[in-house]
Amino acid sequence: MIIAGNPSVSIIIVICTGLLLCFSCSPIQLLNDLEGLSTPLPNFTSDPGATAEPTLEITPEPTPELTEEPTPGSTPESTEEPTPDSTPELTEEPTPEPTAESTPGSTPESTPESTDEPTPTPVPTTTPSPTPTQIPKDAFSIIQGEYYDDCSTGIIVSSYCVVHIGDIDDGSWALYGSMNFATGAAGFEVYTTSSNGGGTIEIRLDSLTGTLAGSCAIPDTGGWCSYELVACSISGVSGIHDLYLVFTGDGTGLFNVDWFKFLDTAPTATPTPAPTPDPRIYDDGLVNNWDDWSWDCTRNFNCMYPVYDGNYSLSALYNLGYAALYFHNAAGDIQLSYYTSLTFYIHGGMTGGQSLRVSFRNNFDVQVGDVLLVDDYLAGGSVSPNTWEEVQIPLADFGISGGIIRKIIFQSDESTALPVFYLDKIEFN
Ligand SMILES: [Ca+2]
Ligand SMILES: [Ca+2]
Repeated sequence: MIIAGNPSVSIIIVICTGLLLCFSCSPIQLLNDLEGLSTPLPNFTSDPGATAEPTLEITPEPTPELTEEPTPGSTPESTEEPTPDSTPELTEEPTPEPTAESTPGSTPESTPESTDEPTPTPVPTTTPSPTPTQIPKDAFSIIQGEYYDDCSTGIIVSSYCVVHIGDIDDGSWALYGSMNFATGAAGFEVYTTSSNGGGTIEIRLDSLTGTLAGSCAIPDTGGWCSYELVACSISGVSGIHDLYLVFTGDGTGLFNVDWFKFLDTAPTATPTPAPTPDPRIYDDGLVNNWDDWSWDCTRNFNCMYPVYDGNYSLSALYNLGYAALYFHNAAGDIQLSYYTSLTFYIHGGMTGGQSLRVSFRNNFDVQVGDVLLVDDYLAGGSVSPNTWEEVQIPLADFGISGGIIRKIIFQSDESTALPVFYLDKIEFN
């Protein structure tokens, strides 16, 4: 722009171009010429502008400035070129150069040479030089689940409720490289949610099958946004390791992980409640390993009428006095600490008035707690005919809390036979 309007600059450019052509035609000649000028070679080779050459002949001063030019973004340097000491010609010539450099390709003069010379620019080589070694992460700080270094296929990062990793299936995993456990971690804490039964997080070191430092049971929290803090004990972890969280469970979409961290002490009260056992005893049949050990009665576990719930009820005809429906759990002891009451529905058949007593026994057939009369838990004080009534007996009334039982007995409280009656939906609550 300025060049076009300045004849003296144009003349100089013509001269410069001539010199450039001369230099560029033979490298040897170029070297000779440069030696004669006693100017350092690098200055020249690194010069992106041909117009700088004439300045070399006239005064050696511009050369140091030119050495700084090869670095990209040399605009600030080029502004230094028009030193006030230099001859008027110099001040005019360098000025167009910076504009040419600052706007690459704007002037045809600078482009041809700059295409040759910029190739060895050291900038690109220095950029990848930082080695990708990971800085160890503090294992005792919160690590976001979504900040994994690698993971199995299928795992997703989702922002539903909170940003987390989800679609965790049985066998899924996530890697968190270079975790610093310092002198040792004794606990693991994870903020997690599940509406699909939960699962387990295995804490493994350095590989998917590496040392198992601990396993953390993830409960069903009752909803995909019902995050809970779950803690568990781990051991044998210190120093720096790649951490693999290996997820296991039954099926797919087991749970989500928002974040986790390690604890230097084991969680005092492990808040991981054991999954509540299925409280049902009878619904449309005996369930959950309850067996029929009844005596002196005719019973049908698939009675089709009357039915309170589902498809069947249990009918019982006590043939002798003190006969009993007697259920034994083959799987082992029942922990009553999970429950507060025993509930069932009773129907007195055509007659009603059947008097029953309920009690528990342990594995050694020893009675546990008191014997209670069903009549005491019925609104009318006795079993009504032709209708279903709910019976809810608090376990506290038996005088037991948190005990263990193995057997439940619904025994006749009378010395003679009883007319048929029906039970349904027998369960703990
Ligand atoms: Ca998160
Ligand atoms: Ca039923």
